[in-house]
Amino acid sequence: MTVDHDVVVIGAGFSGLYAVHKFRDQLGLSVQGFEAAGGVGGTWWFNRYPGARCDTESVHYSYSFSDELQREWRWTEKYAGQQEILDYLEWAADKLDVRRSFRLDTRVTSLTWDEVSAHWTVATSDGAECTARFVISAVGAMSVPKRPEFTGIDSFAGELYWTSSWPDRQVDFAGKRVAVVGTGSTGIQVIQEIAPNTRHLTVFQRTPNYAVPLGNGPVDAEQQRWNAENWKELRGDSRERVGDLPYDRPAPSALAVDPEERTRVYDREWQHGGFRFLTSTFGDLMVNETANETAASYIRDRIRERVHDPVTAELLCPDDHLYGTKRPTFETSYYEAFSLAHVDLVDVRSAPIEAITPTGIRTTQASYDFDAIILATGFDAFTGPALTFPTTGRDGVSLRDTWADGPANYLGLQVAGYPNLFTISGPLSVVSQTNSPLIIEDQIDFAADAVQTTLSRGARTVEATPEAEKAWTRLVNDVYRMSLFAKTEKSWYTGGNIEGKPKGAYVFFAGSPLYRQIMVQAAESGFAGLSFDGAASSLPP
Ligand code: NA7
Repeated sequence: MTVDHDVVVIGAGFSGLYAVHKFRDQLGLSVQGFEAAGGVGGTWWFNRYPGARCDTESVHYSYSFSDELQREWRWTEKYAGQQEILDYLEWAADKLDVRRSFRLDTRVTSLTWDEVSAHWTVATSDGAECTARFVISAVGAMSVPKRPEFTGIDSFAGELYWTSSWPDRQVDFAGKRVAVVGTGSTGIQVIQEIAPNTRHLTVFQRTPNYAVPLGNGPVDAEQQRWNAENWKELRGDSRERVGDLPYDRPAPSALAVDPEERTRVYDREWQHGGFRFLTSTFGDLMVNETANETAASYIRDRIRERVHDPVTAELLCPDDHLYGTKRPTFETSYYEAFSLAHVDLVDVRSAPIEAITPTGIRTTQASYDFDAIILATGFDAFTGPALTFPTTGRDGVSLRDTWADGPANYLGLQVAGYPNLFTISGPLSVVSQTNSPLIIEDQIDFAADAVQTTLSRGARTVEATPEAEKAWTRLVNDVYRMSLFAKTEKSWYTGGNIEGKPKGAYVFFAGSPLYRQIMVQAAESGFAGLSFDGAASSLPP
């Protein structure tokens, strides 16, 4: 039987665009892409809420595989806003000429493995079906919104917005009573952006966050040119650094220096802004609770300095989790927003939200009326996107059943029983702990090498061995259990933000340099941990 395509790519974000380029133009395979949205851009297509911005520096949050792309694009802000990143991805898609390989407005609705002819049948929302030998799932880690626990969302008579699927038009909040639910990365961005322009803003906060200054600013034309021309020097040895960011290495321990020196180091990186506060202060913040507390209390002191009302300031100070064990957040004028006379903070940890009502929000203690409600309540990360449509592997087994007790795979990329399927940004990899474009490129390169090896061996299938899957899954979980991240269960890193979702490791917390090394070793050893036509290459590394 002939298959329609060598490769199907699902998604047209950072991963999908590069995957089409890699498989179609570098491997010379026939590729069909599908994208649910009306355009390319992935996350940056959907997340267009006011204030949406990447909190990784623009010069680092971009593709690295093409000298031409690097030299031609100019980033105008240190941290690009959503529109500029979307412009970049659209421009990159045109430069790579990959748009023609995508069918837009077309959602994949199921993936079914055909054992006899060794191909995937891909069904799509337009009622069509096609077949492909290999599937690259590039659906992103954070593309399925979490549906909050409270009831009545659809009953609200006013304007209801989700940050994760903001309408493609200007929304004017002037003269309106607005609520924002959620104070994660997204909530913080939208709150600081809209606060001055509302009649009244009520922020519903369950867990206060450690928000560190972002340090954004415009980049002048001369600097833009320099950045583009010197991108190699600028990005340096990013791939060997924690977070894939080439920032100064930290001092070994926050506990090995006196309090004055510690404050000097924290002040220095606070001034720089962004992830440097985590990467370039002290190396034991994420391994030693006492060290972590020095950073946590430094941040709380800064919050108290910036929020006028002491009661509000205390409510904004995180007290139930260690710094960095939930995804770090960044801000510019977030804390100042709470000193505006028309902005209120409601603590919904002590009095949870029970329901959205036709007129507003009801907590266990009070009811509030609003003209508009914004839900910034996060995502069903990692496994959520992979499980939005049924994937049926060998012997008719579904991925939902395979992952019923939590995700298991090899290197975050292949699941035993699901041949020829690669899950970019899937669970149990380092996505979320690192600068995504770089790790995405490396995962796709690994998948492409594995596919090429399959083809050159004349094999029909490539698949994680059960042994390799078991060993990798155990390693990821062991690292998680030994880490400080295990102390904060209620986070999307651990599945803890979604009721009923298995809790545990969703991320390899040992960092991207080690993850990359393991991938390289596996590839160099002839793909240890993978089997080709059922024959294992060798033991996993
Ligand atoms: P996050 O970081 O998961 O934040 C979601 C926020 O919504 C967080 O403050 C939650 O509080 C809050 N939330 C969720 N459900 C409820 C209910 N039922 N009641 C009150 N508050 C609730 O998602 P974001 O979209 O902000 O960021 C996701 C990532 O996108 C980000 O990390 C970057 O990588 C980009 P909680 O903390 O659970 O108490």
